[in-house]
Amino acid sequence: MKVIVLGGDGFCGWPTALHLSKLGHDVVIVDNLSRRKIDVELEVESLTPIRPLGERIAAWEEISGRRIPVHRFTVGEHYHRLLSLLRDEAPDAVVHFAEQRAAPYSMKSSWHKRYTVRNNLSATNDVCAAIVESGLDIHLVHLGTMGVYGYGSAGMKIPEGYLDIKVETDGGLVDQQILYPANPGSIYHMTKTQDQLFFFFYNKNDGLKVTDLHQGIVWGTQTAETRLDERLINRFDYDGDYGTVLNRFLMQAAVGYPLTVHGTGGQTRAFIHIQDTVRCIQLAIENPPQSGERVNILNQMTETHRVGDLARMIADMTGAAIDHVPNPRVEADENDLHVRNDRFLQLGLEPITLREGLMREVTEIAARYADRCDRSKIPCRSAWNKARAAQM
Ligand code: USQ
Repeated sequence: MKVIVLGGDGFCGWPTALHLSKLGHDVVIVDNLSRRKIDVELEVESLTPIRPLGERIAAWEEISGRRIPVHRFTVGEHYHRLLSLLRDEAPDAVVHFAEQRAAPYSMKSSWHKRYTVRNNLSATNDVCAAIVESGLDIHLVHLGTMGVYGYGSAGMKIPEGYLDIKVETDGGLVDQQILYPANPGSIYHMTKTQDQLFFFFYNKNDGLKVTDLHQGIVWGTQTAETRLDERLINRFDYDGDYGTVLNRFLMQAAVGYPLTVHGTGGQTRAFIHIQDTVRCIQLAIENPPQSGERVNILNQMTETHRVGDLARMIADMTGAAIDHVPNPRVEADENDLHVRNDRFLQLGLEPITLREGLMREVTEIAARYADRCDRSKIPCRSAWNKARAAQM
């Protein structure tokens, strides 16, 4: 298949591009290097020494014999470049990662809120509009988030996208299925809930084929392909804006920094290893919805854990100390989370569990590159509102 990966230089996009290329698909990357520019803004670098995109691509060609053409432009701004690329390449699928993906970054200031909304919503609308205008039969695979559901579920398992409800009418109760009610916790998550409405609309109006993947928190760094050569290494974010919780704890343990548990650590979240992310994207591409089918929604997660339990697990493994710090976010102190993920399991996903992968991650990445860590960048300083800012 021919696959265009939008955002193919990022944390999920790069390993996905290599995985699909290795499988024999013809991959094309589009990226505006915005993630690297945000590193410059935040004055922080990936813990792992990621190479410039051109060097990564050349290394991949040298190692695999496979070429990945790169186009540098902003999806959501340069509409006609996107449309021409679709017409020239006529891809079978477009994988859309071209969004600002950090909740804390989206909440840093009104500028960051506005940037995240502009960037993410324009990108998604442009991709949908360009596929429709191209007239081609292209399957759009989008990386969404578990955060569209909020993290509570009234005791039920969160379904895959759609909720069965009963509506009271004059004639009695009528069964209906609706998109699970959106409950975003940050501006970033809010953009992903809006993305769902774009997909719903373009699917209904134009018959656009869409798969929307509601992904949990990714942990881990390397995949089978990025591990082949140090020049292919994937990024590892550890700073207070882009670092996600489990990778942060692994790095903190490696550099002897007390694990920064927000509040009580009672927040339960869904997790997935980066290797499983790339497998899920592959499975999604290989199993497109049929023409006329509604938006295909899958929960892309493999385990749920409480943040405090993760900290204790890593502390037991490494001897790290735990620090309960004031929570800069507006979120429930505690929540239970039960999620359905049957569809990927039925498609053949065999998840990597935390228990088997954690130690490898500590030694292979966190400890190996610990000397690249700038400890001043570890604290989370992005406060969700004025009351939170006053507590910090
Ligand atoms: N947390 C801590 N200590 C830390 C960092 C985070 O206790 O040092 C807590 C947060 O308060 C939160 C939880 O850990 O309760 C998760 O935070 P996170 O930064 O790991 O994840 P989040 O902001 O939700 O965002 C990440 C990705 C995003 C993706 C999302 C999936 O950045 O792109 O969509 O995970 S999900 O969380 O399921 O919505």
